[in-house]
Amino acid sequence: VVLAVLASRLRAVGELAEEWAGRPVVVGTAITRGGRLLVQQRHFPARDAGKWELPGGRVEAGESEQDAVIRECKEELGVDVVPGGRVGTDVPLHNGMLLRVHTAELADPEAEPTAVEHRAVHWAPAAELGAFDWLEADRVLVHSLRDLLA
Ligand code: 9L3
Ligand code: MG
Repeated sequence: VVLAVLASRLRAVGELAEEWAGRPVVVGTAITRGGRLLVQQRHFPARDAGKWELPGGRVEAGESEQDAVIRECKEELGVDVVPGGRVGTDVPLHNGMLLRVHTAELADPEAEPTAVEHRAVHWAPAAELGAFDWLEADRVLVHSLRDLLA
């Protein structure tokens, strides 16, 4: 029985991997500094206004995920970042894309990210992460983000 359950689990994972392969990727960026995570509040579209998310956006054709992280952080926050590894799992988005989060640090640790396209930015300590009104996909990652700060 255990083996049968395992086999069916493996099949399910395989099917998911197949379904997700080829989905366009939206990168999210977990920028950390001194035990805090940078979070930003969306301004648009109206449906998402007021919700909190990790900075990022769609990976463009011919662009690596790391390049997209660097470009999006420059566009959205006005800062240069140095991407690190991945954090958390891929999260499917309603629009058919996948949210995939990379860690990053500020190239200049003294730089202050600003809300260029967003309503607000905030450096959040681990204890605050649960309290934000996150976009649904980003909320899935809160426990991984807390671990990252620990
Ligand atoms: N999205 C969700 N969580 C995130 C990001 C950066 C993006 N942390 C979703 C919101 C949009 C789509 O991905 O539906 C594309 O993102 P953007 O280009 O509007 O930032
Ligand atoms: Mg964006």
